[in-house]
Order: sequence, then C-alpha cells, then structure tokens
Amino acid sequence: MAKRKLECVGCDSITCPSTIDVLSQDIAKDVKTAYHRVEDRGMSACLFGAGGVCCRHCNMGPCQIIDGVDELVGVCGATAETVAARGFCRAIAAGTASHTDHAREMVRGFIATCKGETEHSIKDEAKLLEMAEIFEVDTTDKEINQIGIEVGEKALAEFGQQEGTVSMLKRAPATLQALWKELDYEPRGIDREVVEMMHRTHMGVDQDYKNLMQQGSRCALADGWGSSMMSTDLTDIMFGTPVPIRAMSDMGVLKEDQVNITVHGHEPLLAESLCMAAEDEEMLKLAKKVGAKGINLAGVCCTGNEILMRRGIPVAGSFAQQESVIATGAVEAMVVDVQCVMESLPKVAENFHTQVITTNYRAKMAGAEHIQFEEKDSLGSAKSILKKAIANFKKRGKHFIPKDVKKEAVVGFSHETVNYILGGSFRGSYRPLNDNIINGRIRGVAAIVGCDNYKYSDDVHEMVAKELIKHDVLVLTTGCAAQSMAMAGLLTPEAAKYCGDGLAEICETVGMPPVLHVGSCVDNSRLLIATSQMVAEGGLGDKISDLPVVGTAPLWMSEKAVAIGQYFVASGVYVIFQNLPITGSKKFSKYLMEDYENITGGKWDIEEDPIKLAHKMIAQIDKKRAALGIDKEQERVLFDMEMRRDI
Ligand code: BF8
Ligand code: SF4
Repeated sequence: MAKRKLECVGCDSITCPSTIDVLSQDIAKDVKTAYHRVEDRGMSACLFGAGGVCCRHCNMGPCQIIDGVDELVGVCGATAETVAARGFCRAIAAGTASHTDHAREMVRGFIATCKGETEHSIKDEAKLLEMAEIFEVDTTDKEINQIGIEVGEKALAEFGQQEGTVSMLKRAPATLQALWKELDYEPRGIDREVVEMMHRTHMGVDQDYKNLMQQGSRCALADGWGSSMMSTDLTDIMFGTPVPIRAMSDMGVLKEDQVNITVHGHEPLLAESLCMAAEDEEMLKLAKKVGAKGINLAGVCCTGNEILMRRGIPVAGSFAQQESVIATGAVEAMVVDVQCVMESLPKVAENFHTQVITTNYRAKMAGAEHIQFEEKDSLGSAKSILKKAIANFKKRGKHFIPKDVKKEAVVGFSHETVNYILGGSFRGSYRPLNDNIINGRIRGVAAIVGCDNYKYSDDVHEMVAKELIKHDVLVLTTGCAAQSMAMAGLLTPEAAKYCGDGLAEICETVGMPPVLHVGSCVDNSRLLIATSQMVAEGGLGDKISDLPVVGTAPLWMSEKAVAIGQYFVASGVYVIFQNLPITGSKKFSKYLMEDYENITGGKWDIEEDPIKLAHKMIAQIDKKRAALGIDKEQERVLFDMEMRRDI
C-alpha cells in the first residue's frame, strides 16, 4: 500500500514507528488527527492562559493579568497570584472530581457484586479483609460477601461524609498524618472537598493564594488517599490484584482474521465484562459465522492498563494513538466510557467501517452509537456491544495493521508484587529495596506517570526513563506513560542493558524490568502505599519526604495529572512537569516551587527539556541521599550466590 507524505508540522513530533506507518498509508489520507489540528489551528498558546493568569470566573472578565502592573489586575482587583492559584486549584478540583466519580461507580459496582447482582465476584479475599480493618468493619462470623457489603457501604458513605476524616489516611506514615492534622489538610469527606474548592475559587471568595492551596492540598488528598485508593483496592478485590504477566502492546496487536474491538476510557467494570463476554461460546460462534477466527479485544488508554495488568489483554495504543488505532481501518468497534476520549473519534471513523460506541450515560458523543452499559446486566450489555462489532466485521475494507512493531512487556507490578519480587515469595518485604537504596545499587525511585501531549515529541517518556535508569534510578510507571514505555521496550528484563551497573545487577538477579508498570492513573495510589511501606521498613528516614523518591508527568494534558501531582507534593514528594499554568505569577510559582518544601517536604518544579528534567530528578534524589547520610561512595561488592538467593 502506498504511503503518503505527512504534511503537517505537528507530525515532526511523532517518533513512534507504528503511528507514522499508519498515518502515512493511503487509506488514512483523509484522516485528521490531533497532530494535524495542532498545525491547522496555526495559533500558539495564549501567554495569559499558559501562565495561568487569565481569569473568567465572572462576567466582568475575562481578565488577563500582568504580574506587577497595577493597571492590569482583574476588574475585581484580583492579583496574578490569586488568579493563578484559583486556576490551579480548579484543575485540582476537576481532576479529583474525575477520579472520584470513577471511584464512586467502582464502589457501587462492588456493592452490587457482593449482593450477587452482577456476574463478577470477590477474587482477593485477603485484600478485602485488610480493607475491613481500615474501615473498622467487624468481620467476626460474617461471610465474605456480607463483609464486602459493609466495607462497600462505609466506603460509599465517605463520598458524602461531612465531618471526620477519610479512612485511608490511616495508611500514611504517622509523621505525615500528624503533619496533615497540623496543616488542616485532612479531607473530611471526598465530595465536600471538591465542592468547597469550587466555592472558594468562585468570584469574591478566597483571595489568599496560600489559603487557596491549603484547600487545594486537602482536595488532592481526598483524591489520592481517598477515592483513587478506594477504587484501586476495590477493583483489585473484584478483578484480582495484578501479578507480573507478559503481554503485548502497540497497534500490531490488532489481528487480520479476528473481530478487533478496542476498549477505551477508564472504568474497568465495562472492560472486564467485555473480556468475559468475548470468551462466551455464543459470541465466538457468532464471530465464526461472519468469517472471523475469533474476537480480539485490545485496550486504549487507562482501560487498556486495567485489563493489561490483570488479564494480559494487549494494549493497542495510548492517548496519543487513539485516532491512529481507528485509522488502521482494522477496528470493528471502538468502545468508550469516560475520560480522555477525543471528540474527533467518530469523524476519524467516518473514513472506515469502525463503529464508535459510547456506553455511559455521562459521556455521549455526536456521531457515535450509544449502548448503555448496565452494571446489573453487565454480561448482557457487553454481549450487545460485541454483537454490534461482530456484525461489522464483514464491512472491513482496505486496512493496514503495522506488522513488526508490537512489543513484549512484563506488566502487573502492584505494590504487593514489588514487595514480593524484591523480598522473595516467603517473606514479602520492602527490606531488600531499602537496603539496595542504602547501599547505592539503586540510587532512588522515580515515578513517571500521566498522559501524552501533542505539544511535545512523543518520545519524552522514553528519554526521561532511559536517563534515569542509566543513573541507577528504579522507575515505576502508570497511565499512558506506561504504554509509551512498553512501546519503547523498557518493560522487559532485557532493558537492563540501558541501566547503570547497580540497577542492572538487581534487574538481572531478580529478572525484573528496570521500569515497572504499576497500573492506570487511578493506581498512582499504589505508589503512595509503596512509599509508606518504604518508610515503615526503616533506614530511609521517618517521613515520605525523607525518601530519595521523585515523580513526574512530563507530557501531562489532563487536569487529573495536576490533582495527582498535588497529592504527591502534599505527601512530601518532589514533582516535576514540563510546564504548568502558574508562571504568570512570581509569588505563586515561588510558593509551589520553593516554599512548599518547608511546608510538606515536597514541592513542584518545571523543566521543558526532558534530559535536564531527568537530571533535576536525579539531583533531588542525591539531595535526599545526602540528608540521609547514604551519599558516600561505598565499596562495590558484587552479588555472590548467597546474596542473590537472599534478594
Ligand atoms: O487517566 S494518562 S491521557 S488515559 S489522564 Fe488520560 Fe492521561 Fe492517559 Fe488515563 Ni491518566
Ligand atoms: Fe476578572 Fe475578577 Fe471576574 Fe476574574 S473574578 S473575571 S479577575 S473581575
């Protein structure tokens, strides 16, 4: 098939071979992607917006503020720091609301499951019992589903709770819990913090950027240590806590001779039900009837991560590839639910036989067909969706599946797995991780999380990760960043070849990749638990802020990333992005990027250049190592057999 020249400047930022290959085929010649729209729009970002100093919170504006120019404060008198803080806090509120509304659906689905109203069941009883302890549910003489109902109802009540604190905070180190109490950061109820944040950012309410950020932190903690953590745990209990599993990723996972269905979005109830339905004899027979050899499910974005981590179902693409996946012409249906779904998808699908199917009453799209996913008839809903896709198979016309680009990856590193993979199957413990940080084989730990963003080249995650592992920094990854890592071949033990000597030795001994896939964006809560367990294990200080641990979401685009960043900063972690809408205010930028370190021990930073960004992370790790007194060059002792067995 002939290729066309990609005539857009945005495409200079594509390095992914499969994306280039798909978009340059003849069949994709009329497809417009975000790369094209970046070029077509022909506008650079508004400097006021990019700097966070454009306010449209009331109809006297919009007001563009110039920091330090008296005439250019808002009509109401709002200064640059107030406007930047209000905008930043609204992003936290929106991100928290998204994770929270997702989590609420998971809790409701969990309760329905425990009541026997869905086709799912409890898979991880031990984890449910741990949760019962946290939520103070008496388990004596109760059968497991009853315990589940009581845990679920207590979890659900925390969304609307007005007083007290959310239960999961108890999992944080005692030092951090005490600090949150002192700072008045403890979330009282999950929804309450989002509502209060929206109120305080309304015109004429909170006009003190420091006070706004007090609520910004409380709201973000309601996300990380509240709704996201609940969602991750209940999802694990229902669908299984991930364990390492080999799987494939990239558009090459689509199959010539099968009905290809891609699942895109975030809520795993839909994806899990589709997985179950795709194994159903009736569905397989229907597929055969239309000439297909089977049903091939593949994930996109975070839903992709959920089924990849738990079932080894392949991932076809990340956020940036969602349009390209359709542009293969080989997808019978793209099934979507909520979040990160581009409005352009039905338009792209018009060029092919692909049916875009929306499934959630909260998220409909013009040009898509809606089939409501009913959680109480999950298998029935999933089958209706599959039937639609199967019927489409015969309509598949010219298509192009990039053949040689699918990449193998080892995924499924829940914080429990990290515990066991480094601690041995008989004594799960973070001791070996802490010891190897103390002895310097592992310099520190970095989280690379978050989205893709067409503003920058698509290999930023890969560049940052390679620079970090080269300097012996163990990388944990989630979200679309994890998918880029898979496509770059960094999620395999063989990627040890990119590591410094110390980290390479650990990876070779344990047989693990230097970049560990920890899950979807909601699963960043696993990283909070991992850091808490590192503190509990001892030897690396008594606070999360003492640990040589850092985080980044370099290519962030979603407001969820801001909420995630803030819950890490409020927990004591250094977080760096390529840009943030705060630079229009000197005071507010200084507050987040310098002063915050004296409040929580964590802070924000910005660096556009990926390699410099990685080195800022390394410098922060080294600063923490020096403070812990573990920065001295130690004599390098190679692992002997006994030490290998020990690890
Ligand atoms: O929650 S990483 S582009 S898919 S927001 Fe969206 Fe960003 Fe991907 Fe998942 Ni997370
Ligand atoms: Fe302008 Fe103040 Fe209204 Fe914002 S709230 S739009 S700064 S007048």
